[in-house]
Amino acid sequence: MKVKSICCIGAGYVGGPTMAVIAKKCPGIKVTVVDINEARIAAWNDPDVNNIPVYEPGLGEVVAESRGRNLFFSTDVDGAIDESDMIFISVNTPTKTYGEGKGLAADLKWIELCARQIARVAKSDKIVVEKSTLPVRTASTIKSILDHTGSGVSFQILSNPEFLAEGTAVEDLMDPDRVLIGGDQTEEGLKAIQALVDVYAQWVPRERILTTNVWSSELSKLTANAFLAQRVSSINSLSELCEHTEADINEVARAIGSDSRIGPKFLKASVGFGGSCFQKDILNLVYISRSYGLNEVADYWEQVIQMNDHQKRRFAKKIIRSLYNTVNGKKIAFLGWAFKKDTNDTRESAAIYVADHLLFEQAHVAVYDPKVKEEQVFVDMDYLNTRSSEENRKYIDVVEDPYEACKGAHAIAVLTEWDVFKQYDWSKIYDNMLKPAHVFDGRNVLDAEKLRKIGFQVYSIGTPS
Ligand code: UPG
Repeated sequence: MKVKSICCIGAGYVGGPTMAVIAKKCPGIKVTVVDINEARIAAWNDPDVNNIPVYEPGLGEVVAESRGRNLFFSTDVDGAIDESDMIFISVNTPTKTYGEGKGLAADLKWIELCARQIARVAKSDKIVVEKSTLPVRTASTIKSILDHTGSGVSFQILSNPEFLAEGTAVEDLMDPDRVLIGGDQTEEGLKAIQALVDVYAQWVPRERILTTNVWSSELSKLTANAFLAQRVSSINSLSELCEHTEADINEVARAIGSDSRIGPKFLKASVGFGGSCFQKDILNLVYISRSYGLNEVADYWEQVIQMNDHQKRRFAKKIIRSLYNTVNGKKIAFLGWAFKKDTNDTRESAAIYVADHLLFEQAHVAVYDPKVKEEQVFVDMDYLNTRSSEENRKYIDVVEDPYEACKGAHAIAVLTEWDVFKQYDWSKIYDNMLKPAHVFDGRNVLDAEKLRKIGFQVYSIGTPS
């Protein structure tokens, strides 16, 4: 079967960029991205590609090339389902905030709604592709909904998890390490797998397209993220040990990473990992393991999250301790709010939790981030539900200029590793701060020696100070 028309439900950080790249690489396939959020679709359709809702280097050009040719953004979900052969589900699956599995399990409400909508609308056979990261065995939930429509339409369910990292989405999609496709090992299932292989094979070398059964594919996605997060927690745990010895975490990471069995990537000590995936996926892994009674497995992976929470808390405490155990009424400038550089995504960003901790101590936080909008900062803080939104607005200012953010501050905390921070005029910043002027570099991106020469008191994670 040759795919002629694809629809993707969900125009977010995964659906938007992934479909834009498919459309670019497969001009013969019509790709329609649908979402019920009208404002979001309008933004994807904005004639000025600088206004598309996801900031990713290079994405604007990719969208501009295909939009209106074979790439469309629309709110007509039914229409798009009806006319496509293949439907990707790329909606969010946040951690449940209520009921059974609260705080651990993934909330599959949106997935189920998608499946029901497909069941209601589809008049011809479809291949349904899970793109969202999902707990193992979700495909069977989708299948059971789709198999009971009584309409005679038949569905194949594939798992095709996305491995792109934000900030490098376009690069990762154009040149992926691997593409993973899981499906039923029946004749029909294998045909569906082949149809999706043929889509990717238009630009991905065939040996990088892995095919598996559905469960392996679903589990691989969760565990790939768990492994990555585990590396960050491992190096972060050692950063604390370094601070109590004379070791330097950057040197240790380099030495460890030079072993070709270990490799140099993902060994950067930080204030803690964030993002929409790591925590959610590990919590899911923990939940699934516990549900099978595998308590040792669950405890093992849970520790990765505990270490991450500790790292965020430890950073905030370090600030408080260094400022003579009180930050009440003191201005602390945050450079960065996004969970990593080159994205405007703030989900689970360490900055949110560090700010929360400092607000408990009644600090004033002035936030500057090159890409995050003011409203988003307050949405993130309000979502924590630890204080009223009036209080959040009273204690936090979001500032459009980094020098303004730092003016009159007792301390600067670097929460995101934006490259531009290195280029600031740090002498000018120093002159406008209260003394002693502190810098807490939660990403180890600034030149600590240079800052110390200017007069700053500098703390970099895991290094002797
Ligand atoms: N991080 C560190 N130190 C490192 C590497 C990363 O602190 O050495 C932090 C980083 O700052 C960020 C978090 O870890 O806060 C996650 O980073 P990254 O993995 O680069 O970004 P994501 O966009 O969250 O991508 C992850 C997986 C990707 C997957 C996606 C969604 O890397 O493969 O598709 O999550 O599941």
